[in-house]
Amino acid sequence: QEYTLIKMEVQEPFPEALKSFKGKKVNLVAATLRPETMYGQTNCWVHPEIKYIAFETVKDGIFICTRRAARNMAYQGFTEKDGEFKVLLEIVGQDLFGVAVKSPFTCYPKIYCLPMLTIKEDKGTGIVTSVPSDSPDDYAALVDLQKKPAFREKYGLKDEMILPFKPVPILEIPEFGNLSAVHVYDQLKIQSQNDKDKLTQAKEMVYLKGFYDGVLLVGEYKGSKIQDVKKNLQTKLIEEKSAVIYYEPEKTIISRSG
Ligand code: ZZB
Repeated sequence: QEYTLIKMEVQEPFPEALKSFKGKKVNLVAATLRPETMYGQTNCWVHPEIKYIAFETVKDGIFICTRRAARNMAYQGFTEKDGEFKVLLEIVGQDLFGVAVKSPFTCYPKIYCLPMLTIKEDKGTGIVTSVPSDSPDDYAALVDLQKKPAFREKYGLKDEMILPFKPVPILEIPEFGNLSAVHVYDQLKIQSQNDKDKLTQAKEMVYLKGFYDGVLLVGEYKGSKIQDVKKNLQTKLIEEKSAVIYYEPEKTIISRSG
């Protein structure tokens, strides 16, 4: 399975947990199959209790992701010695809450690292980029934080990290409009990020339609069908050094799209 790995660069001020990296390029890396949706990123997701590590790459500075993902990357030329990576730091997701990152294509100059409780440890990098306009999981998790002050307080998050971030209309999908995740969330009356069955259904509803019939509303390929320009956008991200390609070994993949 080929993923696009989006580099989300940590901005000053560095959080306590990353202080030792001050002055260096540090990237939270998120695996996605949807590079064309990067225009709509509103935040970055990490799981409060998942363990993440930092390791040095040869070309792209320091990466933060799960140990499992780092090991995979070590076999894909990301590190000096094939199959080897040196752990610079071990942290848990909670240590990253409220960290500001800069991510490619999004209209928000700075986005923040926030908690998502449904992240799977054994998929991608364990860090997820959030596109609430087109991903029902992301929209549900964002609404949970926006609607529940107690949830924000529990994790020590400031309102300004969450409340200003609205889903951005980036793709038009016939039947679902220009905020397809919001549309299906409302239609299925989803209540929270833990509404597992409904969210699976929601994802199925928007996934195929988005891929085959979706039309971009922003950027240099505005007006084009996604399937015609997806690859171009991936290439553009890679050329501007905002992304790299990452392969996940087949055995760990449980994916209906793969
Ligand atoms: C941006 C994006 C925009 C995503 C969208 C989806 C959608 P799949 O197809 O089942 O393999 N993801 C990546 N890693 C994890 C993880 N560890 N735990 C939970 N979710 C994860 O799913 C791949 C997608 O799942 C990735 O693509 C990522 O979110 C998320 F508009 O990145 B995506 C309808 C989905 N729309």
